[in-house]
Parts: sequence; C-alpha cells; structure tokens
Amino acid sequence: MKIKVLTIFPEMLRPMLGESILGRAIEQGLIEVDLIDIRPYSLNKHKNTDDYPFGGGPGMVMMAQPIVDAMEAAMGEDFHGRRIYLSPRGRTFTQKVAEELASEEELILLCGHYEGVDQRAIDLVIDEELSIGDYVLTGGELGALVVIDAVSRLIPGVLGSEESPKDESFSSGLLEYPQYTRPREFRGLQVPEVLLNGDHAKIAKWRKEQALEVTRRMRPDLIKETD
Ligand code: 9WO
Repeated sequence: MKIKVLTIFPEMLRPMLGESILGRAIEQGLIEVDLIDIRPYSLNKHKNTDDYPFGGGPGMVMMAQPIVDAMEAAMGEDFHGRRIYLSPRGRTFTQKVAEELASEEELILLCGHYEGVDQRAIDLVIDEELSIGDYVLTGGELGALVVIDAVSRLIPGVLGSEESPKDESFSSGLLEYPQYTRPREFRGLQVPEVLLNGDHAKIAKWRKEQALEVTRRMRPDLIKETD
C-alpha cells in the first residue's frame, strides 16, 4: 500500500509515522508513506498557497493551482488508487470504509487548511471527501493520520502474527472485553478468577459474554436488531 499526503505542513505528520506499529510497517516496506509539501508547487512568486475568498468573508482559501499541480505530480503516469480530501462534509470514515480503502493500491490524501480549498481543485482531482467525525479541526492532517493508522493495521503483516485485526472491536460487531495484566490485585481490585484458571474454553465464553455486555451498556447502537 502506497499512501501520499498532500499538505502545507508535512512536519505535522512525520512524528506519528516514525513510531510504534506505523514506524515498523514503514521500515519493513509493508506500507510506503510520502509526505508531499504543496508549497513548492505554487507558481506564485512568493510560493503562496492561499488567497482571499471571492465574494468576501473571513480568512483565506487554498488556491486550486498548487493543489492540482501537486496532485498531478503525485499521481504520476498511471495512477491506480483513490484521491481523498479530508473534510467535515465528507462521508463518515468507519471501520468498513477503512477495510474498503485497505484494498486500494494507492491512496492520496489531501489536507486542507484555513477556510477550505477552492472548489475547483476538489472537482478536478478528488474522488471522495471523507470525514473522521462531526467536528471541525484546524486542518485535515489529523484526519489523514487517522485514516493512515486505521488502514495500515489492516494490511497483512503490519500487526504481528499474534495480533490479528479480525479478533477485535467492530469486526465482530462488538466492543472489546475487559483486559487485565499483572499484578493480580491492584489497589484492592482483583483480576476476575476465570482468567487465572487456564480453562481456555471457559475464558473464551466469559470474554464473549463480557464483550456483549460492554457493548450493550456502552454502545447499544452497535448491536443489530436481529441478534
Ligand atoms: C472554516 C471556516 C471558517 C469560516 C467559514 C467557513 C469555514 N469552514 C471552515 C472549514 O471547514 N475549514 C476546514 C479546516 C477546511 C478544510 C480543512 N479543515 C478541516 C478538516 N477541519 N476539519 C477537518 C476535518 C477533516 C476530516 N474529518 C473531520 C474534520
């Protein structure tokens, strides 16, 4: 999986991509992430990427030209993939969308700033707008990181062989059961007895019940009407 991010603040993303599971996946070549600075593509003499909004109003709008040129450079000769603009008005990003994107060869993520992007850039070079949730950020970079993170861990090999992305929240339609590690007692709170006995069938049954109970209590909307 190849992911390119078009942004005027590439340094906002770099720290996340060097650490933990994402850092390892990139190091191992399982995913490739290119951070592409939009600014050098500006043909303006000051390399500006924004300008005043036609019609007036507050703030600035990102110009179409640097974005379209950066996108065309990012796409290269024969692009196979999806070009996404992170925006509060997009389709909501869910685990199902992450699974859909994980099967793409390549993703190009456009991060907007200021009051938004000239609509003609979106019309010309964007396949889909995606929102990571109903709130407004200062720019699309955190949205891009969320998409990169959720999609990457679905790429075979990115999680270790022990940590299967299948056996977790949402794949089963349920949330995670409670987890415990040492010590057996912490501030007077005990680890449930069933987890200490080594009866794996009993543990599996308990976890399934707990997952159902946690989901019922915290996210009843996730439990389908039929079961
Ligand atoms: C700001 C603003 C101010 C005055 C009038 C209209 C306005 N619109 C915006 C606005 O939407 N700014 C966005 C900031 C422009 C695109 C990048 N920004 C952004 C992306 N904020 N939040 C997101 C985002 C991305 C993905 N999922 C959730 C939120």
